[in-house]
Amino acid sequence: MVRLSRATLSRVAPAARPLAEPRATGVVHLGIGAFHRAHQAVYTERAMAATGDDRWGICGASQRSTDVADRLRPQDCLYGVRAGEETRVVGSVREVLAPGDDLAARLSAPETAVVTLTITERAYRRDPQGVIGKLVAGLRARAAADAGPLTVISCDNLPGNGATLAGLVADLCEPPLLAWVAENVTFPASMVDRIVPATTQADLDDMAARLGVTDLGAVVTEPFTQWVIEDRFAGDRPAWEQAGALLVGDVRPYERMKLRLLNGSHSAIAYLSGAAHVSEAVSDPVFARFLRRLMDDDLSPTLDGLEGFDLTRYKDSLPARFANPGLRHRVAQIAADGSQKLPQRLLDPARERLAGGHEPRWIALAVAGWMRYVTTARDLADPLADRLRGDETACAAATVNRLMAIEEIFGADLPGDRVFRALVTDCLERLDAGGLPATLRALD
Ligand code: CS2
Repeated sequence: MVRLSRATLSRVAPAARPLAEPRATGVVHLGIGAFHRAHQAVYTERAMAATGDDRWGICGASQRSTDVADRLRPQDCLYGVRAGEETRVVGSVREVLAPGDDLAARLSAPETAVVTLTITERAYRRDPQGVIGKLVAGLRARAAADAGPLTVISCDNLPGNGATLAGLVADLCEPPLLAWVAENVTFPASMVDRIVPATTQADLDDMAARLGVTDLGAVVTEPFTQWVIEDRFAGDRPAWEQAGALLVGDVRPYERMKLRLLNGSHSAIAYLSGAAHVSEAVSDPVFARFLRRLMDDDLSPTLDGLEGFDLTRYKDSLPARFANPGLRHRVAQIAADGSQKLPQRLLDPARERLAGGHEPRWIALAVAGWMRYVTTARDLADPLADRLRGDETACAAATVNRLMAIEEIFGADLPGDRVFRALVTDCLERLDAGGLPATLRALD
């Protein structure tokens, strides 16, 4: 079968062809993985199609490997997205940079007005060699070239992601550059939501059958998609609101809702269910009931500022999204990097419940599940793996002591919280003794 490219697009059904063909590269994206291709790239293409403004082609950069560049370059950066039964080739990506390519040149080009990032939680650290360092080098080149204002939008699952990124950038800037950034660059916060499992060979085979051409950049996702962006742009931007994005004054209520309800549930599934895929975990009614209790009792009460937003409907929609049989979402993918995910997904809401005198027992159970997971997992994918691994035969109290002492995860406060410590220890003892079903019965 021939490979997908501009030259072979005529073989693709007209309804599945790209909506836009950009003429300039207005956006640079850092971290062009499956998520970006199924999310921001789709919004950007739709915005171009809706307005006819074709300046918003994307230059996507990969930080870690040449894999995406190798897959997309022979395809003129085209790739298919399947969401439910709808399949379409997306045309917004114009260029893919591999590690070592000249990112600073792109970041300092006057036609670039927006930078978006999906670099994962673990990349948000002060590291001149890492992606934030490369962003700063690009800003330095842009300041030197006097190439105009720039909006830099974090699209990672972190609370206050815009301010967090701005802080890390500021830490790596020398004073004159810092002054230029303050004048010319904004860092809006954003909340992104779309479940995008890693693409499998079966997905690629399926995409080839649907398109009639081979596509090594294909992604499979769900129909649901959401993007809420703080309306604080330094200059020009794609008309993302024409593609369904919500531009708001304050992203925080949305971000907390999504991080806690969706991502928090995801992490609970990853560490407790024992299933290989998310859809299998939620097909068990006992487990599904636990997730609802986690959301209703421990997470929803920590959410506010969502007037006019139907929170119950959002919660009701999650089990169906998780159960989507078309998504083979491996729990191992979600379980990875737990040390970077637990604080904002589960520990912050636990803190808030504890401060109000409540006992967040479902959160404690998920945290105990994580403790068991990191103590027993064979290949632990986590930047703190060396400190997380421990004696599998230790008693629950010793494991809780050992792990809660890691300040980067539990802070200085939670280890001293006797209620939380007792809840987690109790859950871990019960999990060790009787497994999940017995523990759930006991907590109910
Ligand atoms: C998941 C997220 O891997 C994970 O940690 O919880 O990638 C999740 O699928 C997305 O945030 C959904 O919007």
